[in-house]
Amino acid sequence: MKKITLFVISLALIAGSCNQPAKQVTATQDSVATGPRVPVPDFNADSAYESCKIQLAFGPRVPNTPAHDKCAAYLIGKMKSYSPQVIVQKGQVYAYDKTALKFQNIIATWNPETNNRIMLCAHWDSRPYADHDPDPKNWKKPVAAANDGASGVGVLIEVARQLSLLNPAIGVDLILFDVEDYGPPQDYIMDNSDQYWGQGAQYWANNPHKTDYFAKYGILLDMVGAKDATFLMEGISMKYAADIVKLVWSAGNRIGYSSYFLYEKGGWITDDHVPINTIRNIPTIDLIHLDKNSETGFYPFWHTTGDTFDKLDKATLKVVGQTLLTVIYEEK
Ligand code: AHN
Ligand code: ZN
Repeated sequence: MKKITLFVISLALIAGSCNQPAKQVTATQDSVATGPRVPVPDFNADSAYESCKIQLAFGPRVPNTPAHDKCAAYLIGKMKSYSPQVIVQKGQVYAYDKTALKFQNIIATWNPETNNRIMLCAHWDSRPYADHDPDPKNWKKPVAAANDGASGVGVLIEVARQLSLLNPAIGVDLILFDVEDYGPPQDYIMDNSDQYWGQGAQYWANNPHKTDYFAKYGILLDMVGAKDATFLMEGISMKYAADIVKLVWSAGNRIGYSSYFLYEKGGWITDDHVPINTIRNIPTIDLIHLDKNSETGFYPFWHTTGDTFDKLDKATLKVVGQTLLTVIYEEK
């Protein structure tokens, strides 16, 4: 707020001092940061970063492995420490190769009594195959999944802590989806492969933790922790939830993060927001790091053995976390 005031005054002074007509400041609403509309708590990026580190220390959280079980226990304990109501939805789905995959979707709720709600979500599992690694020898190795998994969960754990400290005006559900990333390897030829991505979210969309669960909107976090991340306006988000894309982009721009939230269209991504939009009819956006200059169009270390802890950046976690807190606490 202060910065902007000073900026405007100094413009006026400059204009005044050289005796020229004051320049009309023509700016779109979002190009000048004006700050949050209500007091918003300060997102602690150190704490989100630490939660990412803890997840990575379990090893890749690939379904049906001990690391996956241990990480689930950590996430459930953490959410229970912050939320009055945590529901763990357990079940089984089948992978593209008919492997039975046990899963746990973890749902933490604030203000359960109100229908005026929003949901935030991320996937917590790790991909079993680094099938976009530059070296084909690594294609069957699991992904450490620092950005593609841990980052969104790390942000949500810190959001949970903030919600425990200051109860929001609306209902909030944080959902950690399992088995997002067990889709077929890129060299595996099959029809209808899309159905094997986002299976935890598909299950939840068909069997919500509460009968007829609904929220005004949803925000999915996917790869939200890498240095200098760029968030483009993803296609499915724009098809089903353009207003929510604009709401989040506007909040991010207003609080000073215009270099992250770009007003540019991105591709159409098969992700956990698809079943939430199409089955539950909750307008849900995918806040996802898309990179026009990378080979895959995603964050450059996507589905490679390079998606490791060192790729995470506290500044990006802060951008995403502070923007989400702004959206949550501004909501009425
Ligand atoms: C597909 O590759 C079909 N969807 C990407 C969704 C995803 C995977 N996001 C993170 N990992
Ligand atoms: Zn992935």
